[in-house]
Amino acid sequence: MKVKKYVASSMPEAMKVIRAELGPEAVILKSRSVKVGGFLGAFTKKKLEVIAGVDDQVKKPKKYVKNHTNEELMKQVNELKQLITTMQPSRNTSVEYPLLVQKAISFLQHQEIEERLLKEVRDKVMELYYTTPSLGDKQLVEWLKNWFEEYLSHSECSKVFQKKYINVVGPTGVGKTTTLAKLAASCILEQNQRVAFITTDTYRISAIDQLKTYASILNVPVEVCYNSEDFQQALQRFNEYDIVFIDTAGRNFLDSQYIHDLHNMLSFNEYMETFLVLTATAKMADLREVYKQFSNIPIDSIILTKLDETTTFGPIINLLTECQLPAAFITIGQDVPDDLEKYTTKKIVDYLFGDWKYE
Ligand SMILES: Nc1nc2c(ncn2[C@@H]2O[C@H](COP(=O)(O)OP(=O)(O)OP(=O)(O)O)[C@@H](O)[C@H]2O)c(=O)[nH]1
Ligand SMILES: [Mg+2]
Repeated sequence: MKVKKYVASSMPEAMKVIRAELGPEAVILKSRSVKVGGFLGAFTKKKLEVIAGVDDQVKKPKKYVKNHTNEELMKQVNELKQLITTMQPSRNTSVEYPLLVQKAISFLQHQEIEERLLKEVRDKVMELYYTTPSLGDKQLVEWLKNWFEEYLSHSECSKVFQKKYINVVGPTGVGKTTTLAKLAASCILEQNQRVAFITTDTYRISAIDQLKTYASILNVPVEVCYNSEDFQQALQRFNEYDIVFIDTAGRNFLDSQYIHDLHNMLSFNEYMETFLVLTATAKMADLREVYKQFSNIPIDSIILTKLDETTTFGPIINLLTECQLPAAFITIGQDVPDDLEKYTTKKIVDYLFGDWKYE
């Protein structure tokens, strides 16, 4: 090893000289501050004494100058690369896409379609853009609608009312009772069926009155059940009826006791068809949480309510793509029985693109 002593004003200055002389492999062995010059202790200057060493085998002074230059160059190149990367728009923003593609992406982002889906659709739209000469708005929206319909094809419920007992569950205020009345009305008016009501929602007096009001308008009997014995008796009483609609109390869906109580009260057996009622006005995270909470109950299909109360359809579409359950009905207003429709992927996708501003 070659060892050499250097005296400099500062460490950076010392390093510069050491690197130039001994090369980048040089190591600092020791450093200390020293006083140099002066006369009889006066006019001395504080300096830094640095002892550096380099392994003789590695040391090739001539080349070091070159290597050092290369190193500097590489450093600068890397810095430039980094600068370019930070200046580039992130892949998440649509800045780098053609205008029409950007329009579609921001539209879907605005609709709260989640990134997972957005990424898939973005790649496909880019492909479409480059393979379709003079692609216009209309053509793009048609294509997008088809794409979403295809993507949601599993969500169409082929059969409803396969069982005698129809039961609706879901969070508070999503429209369970109103929807139940709409469903009952459609069975009476369209299929001329003998219909009865049961309510297990004894949580609020007004809830019983609400169902009784619908029952008297539709001229059907109603049983109020406070416990599972009442419930079994009510089932007996309505044995002769074609179809029995069962209303349940909405509770805070974060309260797992509610799901437990539901299980205790109702017998989710082979005669029971259960609809989970979700509102289109809910946030994505809440929809996911509700779905998770209710996954302990054998749900047959979903009913989406209040589509008339939102302009953002991403959350329910995201949920339908990730859950395995089909959707059976949508509701689009408060009127019984009119504001109920069968769910189709076409309808939900038409809602999604309802606000698209054509050029
Ligand atoms: N705009 C609109 N309002 C609706 C729709 N469906 C229900 N509603 C209204 O939502 C409110 C709550 O409806 P309910 O049927 O009482 O809801 P619920 O889920 O039974 O409520 P709880 O029993 O308290 O859990 C009422 O004012 C309904 O008229 C719909 O599709 N659109
Ligand atoms: Mg209710």
